[in-house]
Amino acid sequence: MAATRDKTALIVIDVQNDFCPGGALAVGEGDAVVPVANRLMAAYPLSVLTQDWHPADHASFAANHDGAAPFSTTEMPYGTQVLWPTHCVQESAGAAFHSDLETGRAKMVVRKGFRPEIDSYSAFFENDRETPTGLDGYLRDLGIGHLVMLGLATDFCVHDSVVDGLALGYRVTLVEDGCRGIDLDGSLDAALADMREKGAVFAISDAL
Ligand code: VGL
Ligand code: ZN
Repeated sequence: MAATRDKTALIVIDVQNDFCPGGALAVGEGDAVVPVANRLMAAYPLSVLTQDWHPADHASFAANHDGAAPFSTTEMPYGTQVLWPTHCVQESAGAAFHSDLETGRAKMVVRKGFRPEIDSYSAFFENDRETPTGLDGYLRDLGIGHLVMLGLATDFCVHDSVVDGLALGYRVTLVEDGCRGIDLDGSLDAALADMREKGAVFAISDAL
């Protein structure tokens, strides 16, 4: 029986060592989101963590494209792809969650980006925009209709997760102080504007 979708889930995106200071794809102040995530995980009964989880031969790594510089772009069958420094390799220390993140509070961990030939920013779909991660089915089964989202990086994985969540019919609240961005060529402002325009509600964590 389909549950009434009146519940809220907290979705914590990619709070992993490689996206924090000292990591392979460090986001400025990335570790600043950890206390925010911990506070909210203590407050919401259902929290989900996502974990970027790439094989070493992943197609999104510049090192796997002859002569390509990190942060350059290439065309993939599914569209333009940024080529990243090698990051979040399965089982590596960089792929682990930040050691202060209270992961024991999470009810579900979604790994993504494990198919060698396709990247996956969103918690819901890979970058071909059609291969599902399974998260939507999980949340629907549990009667979730509202997502409170935060994490790293604002302009890539958080943005794509928020936009997909809205397209799938969830109400989405973005925790502004719980996110930090990479900002390639203005991508941060563009991502914030796009999420707002598509219907995300912006909030600070103290107000939640
Ligand atoms: C991310 C770039 C590559 C993210 C993941 O978590 O935003 N960005 N892989
Ligand atoms: Zn990645």
